[in-house]
Amino acid sequence: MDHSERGKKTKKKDNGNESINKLKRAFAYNLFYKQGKTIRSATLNDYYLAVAQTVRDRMQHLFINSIEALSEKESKVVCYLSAEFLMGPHLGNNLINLGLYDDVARATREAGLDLREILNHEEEPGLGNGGLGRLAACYLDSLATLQIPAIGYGLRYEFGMFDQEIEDGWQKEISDRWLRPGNPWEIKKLDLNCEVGFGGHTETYNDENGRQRVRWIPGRAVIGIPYDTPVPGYKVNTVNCLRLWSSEAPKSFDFEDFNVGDYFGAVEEKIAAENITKVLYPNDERFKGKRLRLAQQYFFVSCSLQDMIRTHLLNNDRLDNFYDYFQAQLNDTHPAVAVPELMRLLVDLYHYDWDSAWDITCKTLCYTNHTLLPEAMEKWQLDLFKNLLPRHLEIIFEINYHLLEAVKAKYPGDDSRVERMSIIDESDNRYIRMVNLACFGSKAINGVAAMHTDLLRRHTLKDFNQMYPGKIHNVTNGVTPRRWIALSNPRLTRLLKEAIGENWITHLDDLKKIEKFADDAAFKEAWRKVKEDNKKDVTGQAFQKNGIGIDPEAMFDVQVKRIHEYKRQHLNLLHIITLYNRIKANPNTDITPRVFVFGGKAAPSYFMAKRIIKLINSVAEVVNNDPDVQGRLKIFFVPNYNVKIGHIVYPMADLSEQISLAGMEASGTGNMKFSMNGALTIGTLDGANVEIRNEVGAENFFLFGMDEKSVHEKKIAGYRPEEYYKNNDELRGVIDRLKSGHFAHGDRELFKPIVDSLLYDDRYLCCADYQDYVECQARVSRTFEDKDLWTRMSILNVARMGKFSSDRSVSDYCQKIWNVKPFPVKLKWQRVPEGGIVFPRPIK
Ligand code: F58
Repeated sequence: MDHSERGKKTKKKDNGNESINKLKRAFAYNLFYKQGKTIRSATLNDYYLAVAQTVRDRMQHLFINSIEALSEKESKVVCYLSAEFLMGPHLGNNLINLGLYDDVARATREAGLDLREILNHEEEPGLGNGGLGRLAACYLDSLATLQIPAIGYGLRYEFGMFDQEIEDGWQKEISDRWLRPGNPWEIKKLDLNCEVGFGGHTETYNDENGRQRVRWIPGRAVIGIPYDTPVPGYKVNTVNCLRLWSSEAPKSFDFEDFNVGDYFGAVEEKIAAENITKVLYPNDERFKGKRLRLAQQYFFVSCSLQDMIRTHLLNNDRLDNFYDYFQAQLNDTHPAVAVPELMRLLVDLYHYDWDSAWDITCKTLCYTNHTLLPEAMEKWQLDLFKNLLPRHLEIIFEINYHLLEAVKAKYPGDDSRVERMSIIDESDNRYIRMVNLACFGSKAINGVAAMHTDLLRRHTLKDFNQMYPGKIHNVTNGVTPRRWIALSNPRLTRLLKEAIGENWITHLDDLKKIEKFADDAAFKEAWRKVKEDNKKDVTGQAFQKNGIGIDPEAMFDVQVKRIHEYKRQHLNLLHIITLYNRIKANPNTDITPRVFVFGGKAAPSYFMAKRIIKLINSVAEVVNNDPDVQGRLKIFFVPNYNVKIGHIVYPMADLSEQISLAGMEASGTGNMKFSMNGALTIGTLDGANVEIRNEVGAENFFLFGMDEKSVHEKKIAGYRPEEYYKNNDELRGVIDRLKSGHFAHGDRELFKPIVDSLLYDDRYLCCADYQDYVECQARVSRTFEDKDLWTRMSILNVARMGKFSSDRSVSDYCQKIWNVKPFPVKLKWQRVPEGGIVFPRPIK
C-alpha cells in the first residue's frame, strides 16, 4: 500500500478530521518541544520550523525504509555525484510529493496560520550556480518518483550562491547564510563519517606476499560528516537521500599542538579543515586554478566513494561486482577525480591488480558534459595537483600511459592525435585535462541535448568518439513537472486536472490530451484566465515594491538565466531600445504593450555581465519614466533570481526569451519550464530549443537567427560587426543611442565597453542576428494581438511538452547508461508505535 492509499483509508473513516487534528497537534508539539516556544513568543520562523518538522516526521519512516533498502543486495543504486544541488525550497515540494498539501493547508488554516506565508518564509538552499545544479535537483526528484534507489552526493556549503541585491543599478553580492534560521530537513549522521587525506608523499613497500605496493602518507586529514536530506518521490514509498558532506578537523584543536604551546597553529589547522565546505564557488574566472576548489572536489568524491564501498561491503566480501550495485554519474568534470580515487582505493587499499581495478572503475563511472565553451573546460596545473594529491597524480600518469598506448596502437604515427587525447596538456604550464580523464575513465559519456551531443561527437570529443564509437550518448535534459507545474502553477494544475485528470503529473505525455481543447472556446477562456491571474498576482506583489505600474494585459516578455554574453541579454536590450527609438521618433507609433522582465546573477568578477545588468537597469530607468512611452514598455529587473523566484516567473510569462548564439547553449532547462507553463518561445536553433520546436511544431515557435553551421562559416569568413552598424539604420540608431550617454545621464563612458564589444568584437554575433530578431519580435507582437491564436499556440506548447519531463530523461539514463530498474520500497519499519519499541540489540 502506498501512502496516498493509506491517506484515503484514514479519510474514509473520519472525513479527514482525525488526520487534520493530528497535524495541528504536531504543529503545537513541535513549537513547544522543539522550538521551546509558545504562541506568545513564536516568530514566523518558529512556525515554519514547526510545520516543516511535522511534514518531515511524516516521511521519516519512508526515508528510513528507503535508506535501509539501499544496503540490501538486490538493488542497484544510482549515485549522482555533483558539486552542486540547487534544490529550491523543500516544504512545498514535499507537501506535493507526499500528497499532504491540502491537509496541511487546512490544518494550518485551522491553526490560524497562513501556509503561503510559511512557504514563502523558507530560505532556499542555494547550493548551485544555475542549470547544472538545478538539473541535479530535478533528477533526484524523478529518480525517487520512478522508485530508482539513488543517492545524491555533494557538498554541504555553509555559504551557498551569493544573494544579489541591486544598488544604483549595479549588482551587489551578499553572502548567503542559508543555515542561520535552522535547517529542519537534514539529519547529521556522525557515525558515517569518512577520513580524507591531503598532501604528503607516497612510498613503496612490499606486502606480505612480496608484491610491491604504494602507500600514500597524507600530510593532513580532514573528516567528512554526512548530512542527509530526504528526497521524496511523488506518491510512492521511495524517499531517496541527498547526502551532503561537511568538513571538520579530525581532532579537537586543543590536543598536541596546544600542549606544545602552538595554540594558533592548532586552531589554523581546524579552520583549514572547515574551510573546505565553507563556500560555493560562483561560476567565475577567479576559481580557475583555485586549490580550495580542487580540495572541495576531492573531498566530496573521496567521502562518497568510501561511503559506497562501505555500503557494498556490508553484503559482499569483495568489490569485484561493485558496478553491479553502484553506478556513479559524474555531473560535469567537477567530480572527475573519482577516476584516480576509485583506482587508488581499489589498488592501494583493497589490493586489486591494475587491470581489474580499471575494469571496475570504468564500469562504475559515467560522465555528463554540460558545456562546449572551451574556456569552461576544467584543467588543473600539475604542480598544484601534485601538491594536494600526489598519489592521484601518479595514478593519472599511469592511466595516461595506458590511454596513449591504446591511441598509438590504433593510430600509429598520429602524433597530433596523441597530443590531443592525452590527459596531460604539455603546453607551457603542464595541466591535467579533466574532460579527457572523465572520458577515458567512464563507461559512458553523454551530452544534454541532441544538438549538443552531436557537436560533442563531431568537434569537442571527436577523437574519443572515433576511438570508442558508441560511447557518447545523448540524454536530453528534462525538468520535474511536480515542482515546475504542480507546485508553482496551482491555477494551471487545477485546470489541467479538471480537463484531463492528474496522470500527467507522473506521465507528462498525457498532456497531449489537452490538444483536443485547443479550439474549445470555454477551455481557451479558462486558459487565458489562468495566465491573466498569474500575471495579476505579480503585478500586485513583487513589482509593486518598485513602484512601476504594470498592465497585466501587456505581453510579459521574460529572460531569466545567468547573465552571460553568449546568452545575449544585450541582444534583448537592442530590441527594447529599437522599440524605444521608434516611439521617440513617432510617439503615436503602433506598439504592442510589453513588460520586459530580466533576472539573473553575474559572476562577481565577470566585468561585461555586470555591466549588462547595469545597462538593463539604466534603460529601465529611462524607458519606464519617459512620458512619450506612456507605459507601453516597462522594464523590470527581478533581483536575486533563484528557484523561488522561478516559481513566480515561469507561470506569469507570455514570451520566453531563449536567444543564445546557436552552438553555445548546451541545452537550457528554463526554456522547458516556460513552455510547460504556457509561454511561447522566441529562440534560436540552439541546445534543447531545437527539440522543443520539433515537439511543439515550427508554427508554434518563433524562430530567428543563424544556425550553428552559418555561425561557424561566418566566423571563418571573417565577421565584421561594424558593417551591420553601417548598413542597418535602426541598429545604428540603437547603438548611437547607447553611445550618446542617453541611458547614463549623459555619461558616454559608462556603456562604452558594451558598445565597443558590439562594434569591434561581438563574439556572440548580436549584430548579425539583430535584424532577424527584431523582425521575429514583430511577428510575436502581431500574434499576441490575436488572442485566440496565441491561446491556441500556448495550449499546444503545453500539450506537447511531455518529452521534457525529467522522468523521461532519468528513464533514458536508466536504459541507455545505468541499466537499472525501479525497486519499490517495502515497508519493513513502520512508524514508531505509541508504546515505543524494543531494541533487538544493545546500542553500541
Ligand atoms: C548548464 N551549465 C548549461 N554550468 O549551460 C545549460 O545549457 C544546461 O542546460 C545545464 O547546464 C544543464 O545541463 C551549467 O549550469 C555551471 O553552472 C557550471 C558550474 C560550475 C562552474 C562552471 C559553470
